[in-house]
Amino acid sequence: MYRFEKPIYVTSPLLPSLENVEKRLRDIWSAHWLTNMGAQHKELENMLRVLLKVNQLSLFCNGTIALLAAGKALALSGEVLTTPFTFAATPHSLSWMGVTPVFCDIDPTTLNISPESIERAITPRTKGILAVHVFGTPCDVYSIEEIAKRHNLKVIYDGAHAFGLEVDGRGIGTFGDITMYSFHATKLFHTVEGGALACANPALKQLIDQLKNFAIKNEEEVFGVGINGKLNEVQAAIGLAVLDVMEYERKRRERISKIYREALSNIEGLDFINLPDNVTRKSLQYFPVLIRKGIARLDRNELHLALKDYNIAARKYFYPLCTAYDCYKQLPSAIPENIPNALKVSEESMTLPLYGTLTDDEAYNIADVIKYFLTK
Ligand code: T4K
Repeated sequence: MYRFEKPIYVTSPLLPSLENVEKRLRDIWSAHWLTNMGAQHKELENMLRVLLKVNQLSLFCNGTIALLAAGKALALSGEVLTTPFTFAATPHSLSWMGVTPVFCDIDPTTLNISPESIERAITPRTKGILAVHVFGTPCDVYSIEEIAKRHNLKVIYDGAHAFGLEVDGRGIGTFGDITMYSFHATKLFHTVEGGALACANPALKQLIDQLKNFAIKNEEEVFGVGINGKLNEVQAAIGLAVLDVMEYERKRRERISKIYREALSNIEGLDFINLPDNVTRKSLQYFPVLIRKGIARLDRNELHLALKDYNIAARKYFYPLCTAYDCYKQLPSAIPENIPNALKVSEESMTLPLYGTLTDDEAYNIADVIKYFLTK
């Protein structure tokens, strides 16, 4: 069995050519403009708005600060419904806003917050929903829209995994009041660290733009409590250079996903996450699998360890659940009876290495090692 010499990580950042980056750095040097919405920032914001098929877009220094600004822009308060099967940033952003996260269960097929569980959790204190398109599988956006309308709730989507995702031909960022994107180095499109908020109307975009710049209205007026969420020129330039190589990266990831799907099909206890039929463009950021407890030959933790021995650093995203964190485990919504599907999935999910510089042979070898342990 093939053992990799060096660790194969779950991802590897997409690196544009140094020549392209250097050319853009020269432009920044000659402009003498380093941050605060300069030329690179404007160019990137416009390009991404078109690419993501959203009406309005505002760039940020990272996705987490973007989430904070989204909550502030919508004046979230009280309680907000969210999922425990996500990265720490999702509930943490609510807590930093002074909002109480209320955890709901997930749908066992999409791994996203379930509309039924949202309905069950709504009380007079509920002011909004913070839903996550986990691993780039879209939430049930139409049901969530209907529930939110009926109960007068704000909807923020955490689209950290959903760059480029389209549903029924629409950019995923056109659903809900605001969608956050993360441009962290581990994402397909990135600006080293970075993020963005998408929304529908220019007035909300203006408010978001001001909030990310300390709530400065003009040289003599600060209208509220803003934050510094700006993306600088060097990072915007890197983003522009990454855009030039992104389509090739997407092709490579499509190919690797296909290799995994073919090589790992029909293994007892290994399930894929299938995208709903109305997905018209994939995000291709993660390759999650579910290793079914009591069905697969090894459980997820055993397989994860076994892969490590072969230098394959798959990740147990998202384990532990956010409801297990010390800061959330005392919440009434964190009790196991409230989140049975999320608990089960967090014991079974694993994301496999997915990035453009992974070769076909490496992908086949990874699949062979998994197959070996699950079928031997
Ligand atoms: N909401 C959701 C649902 C999210 O998943 C995230 C972030 C956010 C919100 C917040 O967005 P940001 O504020 O980050 O924009 C990583 C990322 O740091 C994080 O952005 C991401 N989600 C999360 C799912 O993954 P870690 O703690 O797993 O990262 P780390 O350092 O273990 O990196 C993962 C692997 O990537 C490493 O094993 C090796 C490889 N790697 C990483 C870096 C940074 C490299 O090869 N090169 C690198 O430069 O969180």
